[in-house]
Amino acid sequence: MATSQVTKYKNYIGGQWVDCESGRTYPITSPASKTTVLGEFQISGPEDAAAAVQAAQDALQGWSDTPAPVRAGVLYRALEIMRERGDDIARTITIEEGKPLADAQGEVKRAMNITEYAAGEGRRMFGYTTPSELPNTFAYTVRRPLGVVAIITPWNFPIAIPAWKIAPALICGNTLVFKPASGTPLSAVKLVEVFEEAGLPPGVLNLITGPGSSVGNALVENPLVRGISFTGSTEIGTGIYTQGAALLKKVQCEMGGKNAVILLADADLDKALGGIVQAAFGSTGQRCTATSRVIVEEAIYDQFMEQLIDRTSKLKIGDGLDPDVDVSPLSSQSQLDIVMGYIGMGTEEGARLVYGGKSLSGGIFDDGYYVEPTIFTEVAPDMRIAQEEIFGPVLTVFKADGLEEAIQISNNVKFGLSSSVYTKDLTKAFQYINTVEAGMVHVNAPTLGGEVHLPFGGLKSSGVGQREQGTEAVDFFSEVITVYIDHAGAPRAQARFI
Ligand code: UN1
Repeated sequence: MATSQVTKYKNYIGGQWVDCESGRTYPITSPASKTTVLGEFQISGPEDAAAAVQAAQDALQGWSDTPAPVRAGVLYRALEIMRERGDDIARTITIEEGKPLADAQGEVKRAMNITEYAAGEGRRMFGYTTPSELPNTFAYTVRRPLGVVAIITPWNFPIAIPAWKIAPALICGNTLVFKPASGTPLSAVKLVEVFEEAGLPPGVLNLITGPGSSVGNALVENPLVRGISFTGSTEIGTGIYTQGAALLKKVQCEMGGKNAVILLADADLDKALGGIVQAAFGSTGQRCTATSRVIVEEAIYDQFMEQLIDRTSKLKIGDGLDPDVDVSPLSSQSQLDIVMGYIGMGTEEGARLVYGGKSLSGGIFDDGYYVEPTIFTEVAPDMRIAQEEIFGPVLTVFKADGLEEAIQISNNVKFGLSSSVYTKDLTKAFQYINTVEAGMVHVNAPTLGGEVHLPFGGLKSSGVGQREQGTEAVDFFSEVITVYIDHAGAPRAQARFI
């Protein structure tokens, strides 16, 4: 590959596209075409993080003084640009991350939805007034931005997750340093270009690329950074949360999942199978809301397994750019190694591999990181494949003798992100809703996704800090200030609170 043809992408600091201090770059390749270099990207270090934070700090006063409905104008323009450029951005996601084009288009749509929703907040961003206990006193609350906020995002939703942090953070008047996953910097550049062209003032949104290890700490520790919004692994999130808490910063972490579907005997089996196959194997299982466990009521277990294997065998595996493909490559060699490691471990632990289990080679498969959709049965609750997030197309199946046992299995993991039950029995559905340990609960629907005007996030090791999206996003990205105004014409005899 002639490196002269490879585009070198830069950091974006203070409204300028700049090289990192060290001048070093790294290449990115496509998951479906390992030898195709998509670009060279900056290997930023602590000094670049510091420069980006300073640029954000310098822009803070101007942006936070801009009325929120005027800030919304920039978001509405960004929305228009995303609409015009949606196809190109979706293609970039597929080429860089690997997911099928239809999923990438859905991801761009979600970025547009959150941008539109956040822009609308520019004309709400409510505080409240309430009677004071003192005469001639007016009491109310008002929102202020946190200040400079670090946005640290994963590779599996390289447009939607940054958008659902950046748009609400901007409307609240914060200025940002955006550090995308090192595997998907090209999508990040495309997103920043959208906001730049929408007229965001210099320094309001800054981008630095490179490995988290070299800039993550620098961002979290910088005293000018007042908030951190992170999505990624529970391990890294725990470190960021702990470090941020010690420095008294506002931190939100969205982390792993081990999401279970409970399938009761009275359910619409066809509907349930559709949801389970899509959520387990779609996006190659690389989604924190993917279904990685199914807990099936004994009475329908055999029937379910037969149909599950039949449907899974019909999935087409291939390059995400092929419109007929259901399961595209994993995003990288390291993901392939992790997933294959878990598959080997499942067999060693004594689970029964009933479908898939192999990485694929030959023909187009040699160009990418392909693995078969994989199903394990006879999984014991304490096995690692039953407990840990695999982040690949691996489904573990359990049997239960009824709802209670099923809920007990569902809750028996450290995670608590998303969950689902399939049943037509309203009483059982509510028993489930009220006891399942998950931040997002679905009835007769897949564990996937969420709507941008509703909160997104999990319990236990899946999430900490305020939820993302919905009005909770405004709560996270703003400080609430309480104001008391004494408007009496003369001094009060006893101007004191009870
Ligand atoms: C979705 O499943 O549609 O990292 C969104 C993740 C989640 C977002 C998932 N934070 O996969």
